[in-house]
Parts: sequence; structure tokens; C-alpha cells
Amino acid sequence: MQLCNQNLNQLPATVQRPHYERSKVAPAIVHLGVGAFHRAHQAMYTEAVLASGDLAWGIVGAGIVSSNMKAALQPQDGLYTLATMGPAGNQLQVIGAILEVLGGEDDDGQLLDIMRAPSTRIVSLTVTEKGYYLDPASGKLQLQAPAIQADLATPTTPRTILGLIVQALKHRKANNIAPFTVLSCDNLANNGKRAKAAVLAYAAKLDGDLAHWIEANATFPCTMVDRITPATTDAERSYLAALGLDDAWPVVTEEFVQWVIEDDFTLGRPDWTIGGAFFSDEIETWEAMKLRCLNGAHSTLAYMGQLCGQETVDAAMATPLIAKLLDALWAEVLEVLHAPKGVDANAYVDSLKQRFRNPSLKHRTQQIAMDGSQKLPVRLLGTLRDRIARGLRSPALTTAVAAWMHYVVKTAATPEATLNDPMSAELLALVRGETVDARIVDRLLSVEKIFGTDLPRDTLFRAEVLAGFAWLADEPGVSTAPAVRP
Ligand code: CS2
Repeated sequence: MQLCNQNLNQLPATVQRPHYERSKVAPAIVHLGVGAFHRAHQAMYTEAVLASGDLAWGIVGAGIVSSNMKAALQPQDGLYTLATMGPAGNQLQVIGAILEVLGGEDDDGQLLDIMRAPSTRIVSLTVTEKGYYLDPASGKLQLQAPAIQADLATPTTPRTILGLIVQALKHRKANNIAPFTVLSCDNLANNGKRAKAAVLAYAAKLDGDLAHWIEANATFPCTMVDRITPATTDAERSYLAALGLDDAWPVVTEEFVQWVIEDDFTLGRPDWTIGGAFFSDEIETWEAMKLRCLNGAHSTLAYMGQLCGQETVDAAMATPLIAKLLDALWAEVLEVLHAPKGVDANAYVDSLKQRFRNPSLKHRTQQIAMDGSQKLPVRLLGTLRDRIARGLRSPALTTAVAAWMHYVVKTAATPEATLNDPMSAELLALVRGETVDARIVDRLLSVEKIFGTDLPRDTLFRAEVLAGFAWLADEPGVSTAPAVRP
């Protein structure tokens, strides 16, 4: 039975479903980057608001790069199943918060019209680190990026999120419509500030007055988002089909979920506390704790898992060599971490161990390994800088950096192979043709967009990365590339 409005009453009894009248829900949020994470997180929180009777906050989702989500969800009237897999068993909930899904270039005109409309009060984002076109190390807008150049050349038909937001805000300014709130839900330190910096830098290139107006009137609250949500596989589709539920794109996630939001909205916001979110002035510390403890460990598990032949996070966690490295890494992170008030960071790390060991999730190390150039700076290098400033050595964190290097080198050893990373070509060109020794480490360390200029110059840091790199190359359980062919 296909999931759609008409069939909602015929779902298996164990499946939770919307009991509010979906036809009465008003769209007020546009979400750019409607993937698995948004559907397991913000849309679920919004579902709780709708279920409480406040129908003012429906979501229009848009896929920026592709129309795949539209193709899957539009025949289902935007409905999808959220499968929560945990020790207490699996729970299924059909979410109705996403009213419509747009996708790809063909829908850009319609998307812009909706973003311009006064009814749109929030534009939220999960577009990953690279979607902001910011230099990972310096945080500056990558003005030379082809997509940014293309949008600046034809600003009325934008394709990037920056182009879309600025074009919509331009219309709102001209028509005396207050700006929407731009709500970043990506894993970036100071994600709201980063989104603001990117939008303002882009706007300034087009129209200085508009940039000033945005700066003075729009808000970009920071958020800390958390829920481990692996890419959906056919296994989940078949699992649901066996229960009599045909869902083209369900979402599988863990029980744990957290959302901490800075309360700074131009045109109101849903009471997401109904779903368990909370508002805080301490976002920076929440974000730092999550990025450094969870995501930093995740990236380490990903590269180490890839080098040790472990395909999933739970399998990597069960590998003694990796578990030991992670414990050392967490100790280094905790030593320089400022936890939010009232939070026991040690207990937080303990809870992460449980979450990473979840055998039902099958979170692929390869998935987390993508976009290393964008992730390393926010997840690992911030802690490293803090430790360097305090004169502390960091053998575990630098080994994690070295694991990423080996992962790049190993990928380069296969002709034609590419990294799933916006800097793939640049990184592979740096290492292809080199013998695997200290020179390769120096070449990768010289990538300023990732390591800045301070880290490569720090002789102790360099020596520790080299030591980690050599240790991994010699360790029997770790498979690194012996040589890189041109
Ligand atoms: C992961 C995150 O893919 C990745 O890089 O580290 O998506 C992680 O699962 C989430 O941030 C958890 O909240």
C-alpha cells in the first residue's frame, strides 16, 4: 500500500501517524536541503508542534542539487516513515510536516516565489559544510567557486543557497516585506554566524544597500543539531514493505535526538520545545561539545574504519585498536573543552560510546568519510589549536589527521578513483606520483584552505602528524597504500 494522504487510515496499527488535518496546515518554513537528516530532526520536531494543534508551521522542502527527494515524496503527498532503531526496539512514525517537495533547477522559479512570499517566515538549511561556499580554514566566501561566479553573473536565476536567499531577500526589501529568519542546521561551529557571513559577502558583491539591509534586519540564529541518521538503504524499504507500507524513501535514525537553538527569529517561530528542543544563549559551547566530541570521533572512526576494513561505525567501535585511539582522542578533547553549564562532558562522551555501538544503524564509515576537507577544520583542528595554545601534545588527534591523510593517499593509489570531497581533484593531484613518506604529509599539510598557515608552521604539530602517519603505516591491522602510482 503506497504511503499517501488517502491511505493514512489504513496503516498498520503500530505505525504512528498525523492526526491533525494536513489540509489546514499553513506553509511557513522553507527548508533547503531536504535529506534524511532534516526529516529525522527538524521535521520531526515540527511534527510535534503540528500535533499539538498549532498548524501555522508547515514545511516546504527543496532539494538543491537534485530532484530525487521530490520524485520520491511528491507521490506520497510529502509523507514518509521515520524508523527509530534502538535497544527498546523499532518505532515507526509517519511524518506529515513536509507539505510539498520541490527539487532541482526546474523548480527554482517556484521556490523563489515561495521564499519571497510574506507567508515564509523561516528558511532553514541542511546543505552540509560545502553548501556555504566558505573557505574551511578562514571562513571567507569562496568568491572564485564556479557556482558562486555563476550566480553572481546571473543573480536572478540563482542555483546556490546563497543566491536563492539573497535574491528572495532582495524582493522582500523592495516590497517592504520583513526578512525571513535564516536557520542553519548544519554541523558547523557558529553555523548561524557562518551562514550570515556567507550571505552578506555574497550580497555585498551584488548590492551594498541590500547587504546592509540584510545585516540590519535579518537574523541567523545558531543551532546545535544532533541525531545520527545514516543514508537509507533498500533494507529499510524492504523492511517497511514487509509490514505492508510502501515508502519510496523512509528515514532510519537512532533514538537520541537533540536540538539547541538560539532564540532570535524575525517573524516568530514554532514552539519546538513541544518536541523536546530547547532555546539557549550558550550555543557556542553546545556546538563545540557536539562537533568536537561526536563529530570529531565520527570522522576518526570513519578514516580508521576505512583503513582497517571496517564498513560500519559499530564494527569500527568493536576494533580494539580504534577504540583505544578514540579513548585517547576523547581525553585530549575533554581536557580543553568548555562544556555548557550543568553538562557533564564525561557522561556525554560515555553516551556517545553507546550511540556509536548501536548495531541496528549500520552507519557506513564511507559515508562519514566524505568531505574530509570541510570536516577536519571544524571537528579536529579547533581542538588541536586550543591544545597547541596551551602547550599540550596531541598524539591521538594528530593520528586522526594522519588517518585522513592515509585515506587520501590510499584513494589516490587506485587510478581513476576520486574522493567524495569538493577538494578531491586538488588533494589527489598533490599526492599522486609521490612516494609515501614525510613529503606526502607536508604536501597535504600545505593545503591552506584546510590547515591554515599556522598549523604547518608548528614544528611540534608537524612532528606529531608525521609520527601518527608512520605509526599507522607500520601497524599490522591498518592497511595503508604502500606506494602511490602517478
Ligand atoms: C556524521 C554526522 O556524516 C557525518 O559526518 O558525523 O552526520 C553525524 O551523524 C551527525 O552530526 C549526528 O548528529
